[in-house]
Amino acid sequence: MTDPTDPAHPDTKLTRTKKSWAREGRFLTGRHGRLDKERLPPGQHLVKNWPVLDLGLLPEIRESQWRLDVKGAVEHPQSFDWSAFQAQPQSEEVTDIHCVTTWSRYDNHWKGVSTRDLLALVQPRADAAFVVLSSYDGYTTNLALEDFAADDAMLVHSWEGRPLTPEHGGPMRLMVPHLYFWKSAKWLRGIEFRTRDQPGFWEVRGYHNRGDPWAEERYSD
Ligand SMILES: Nc1nc2c(c(=O)[nH]1)N[C@H]1C(S)=C(S)[C@@H](COP(=O)(O)O)O[C@H]1N2
Ligand SMILES: [Mo]
Repeated sequence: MTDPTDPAHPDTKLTRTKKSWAREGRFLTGRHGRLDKERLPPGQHLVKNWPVLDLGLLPEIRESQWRLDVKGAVEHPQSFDWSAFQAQPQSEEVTDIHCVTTWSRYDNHWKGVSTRDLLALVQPRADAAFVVLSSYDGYTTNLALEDFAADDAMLVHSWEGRPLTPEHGGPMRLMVPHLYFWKSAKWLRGIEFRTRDQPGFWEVRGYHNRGDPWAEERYSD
């Protein structure tokens, strides 16, 4: 198996295109900071549909086989099966999506488990500062623990009152609305808490380590 987080991993049309955008600084406006009540971040445009973006692999995970492992720098590591996950406290949020490829979609209604409730259960150790997400398609992405812990970040299983469809990451994906959507791993399989950061799939291919849409943190430089 080749490691998809190795930048030397073979390119696809998608990774070639997106790496060239990062080199060119494509879509950057230089317009930073958020005006009062501004809702569309710089360089973004609004869409009404919901585009599908991923590596082109569509993992099919039956609920009976689904697992989520939470491990690393935590007091109480967990391995959830589907019923244990559903038994966690449930939350709802309505949030906007901002994808680094410039589309934004407003007012998405989600249900799932808030990252706050997950953190209360597993209790990150005092030295935990980062989180690395890994998915059933081999995708990874990294977040600072404080970004993962944002009030409106959730592990979602429903969108607009229906189960999340497979192409959008069902049965469960991460949803972190204040960062570009590549941080919101679909088909989530594992959450590792870490004392040191570890850049993920796009972060080793020229994309920003944090990804704040309001600061146009699209690329690493
Ligand atoms: N597992 C996994 N998660 C992923 C991706 C991926 O390729 N694999 N792509 C990311 C990117 S770049 C984006 S923009 C969003 C797209 O989510 P959507 O297809 O539901 O719009 O998923 C993110 N999460
Ligand atoms: Mo994306």
